[in-house]
Amino acid sequence: SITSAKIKVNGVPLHYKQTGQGDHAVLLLPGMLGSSQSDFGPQLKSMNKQLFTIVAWDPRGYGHSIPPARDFPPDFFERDARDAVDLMQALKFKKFSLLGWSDGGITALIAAAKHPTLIHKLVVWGANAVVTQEDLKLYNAIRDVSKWSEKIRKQMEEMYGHEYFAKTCEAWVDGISQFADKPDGNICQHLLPHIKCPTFIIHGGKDPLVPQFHAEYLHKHIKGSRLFLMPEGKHNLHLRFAEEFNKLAEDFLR
Ligand code: TYC
Repeated sequence: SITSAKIKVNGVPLHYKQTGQGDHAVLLLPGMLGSSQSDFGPQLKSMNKQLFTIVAWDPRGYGHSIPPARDFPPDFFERDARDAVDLMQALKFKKFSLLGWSDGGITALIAAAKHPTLIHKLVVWGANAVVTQEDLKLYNAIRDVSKWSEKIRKQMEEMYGHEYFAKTCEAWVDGISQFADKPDGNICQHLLPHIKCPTFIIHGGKDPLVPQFHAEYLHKHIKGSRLFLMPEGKHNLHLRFAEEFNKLAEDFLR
């Protein structure tokens, strides 16, 4: 069974889902505007529950962790990283692995770099450590939510209502675009050398949102990391190719 609960962390009631009885604790981190419900259905359902205890969280301002409304101060990824680690500690997990998708991958990279003694292993996909001029163009192309695919837009509007969804998407584009003004478009490149845990980078060869350059960049700067390309994978490869993804992640974690 999958349970749903809230626990107060850093003053915010954070919502999370939990399943499994395994000794190996794993936190699943969703992407922008994502949540445990929208982003990790196949992982909560099908990952090995004997081996793993799986927690999927809704970052503050996303999913069912509202209020507070989401905002994007310059340190929003660091804030998410602190919330994520403090959530797992509040749930009494001594050591745990991180599986982070896209923005959740960025959060996971920061958390692993800042808490080497707490993080067992790290899996990231669709993540990036820097923002390039090409990324800026891609971000601005999704600013207007009427340009999103019908299917995803409907799902988002059911969760958030049109107003909150549209506003938060624009705020996200502004928020992540802030990094383009930093030297080298730095989000967390300076932290990558501090990542000491075994790290697995997965990337979709057909990801239209996050260019492959980013996966190669992470691989180059995270010592001993492994890179795997899913040739047919797009941005949501863990949903579209859930069985293959789950097996890849489980084999790496065990
Ligand atoms: N980072 C987003 C996420 O967390 C996905 C995204 C990437 C959106 C690039 C737009 O241009 C973009 N799912």
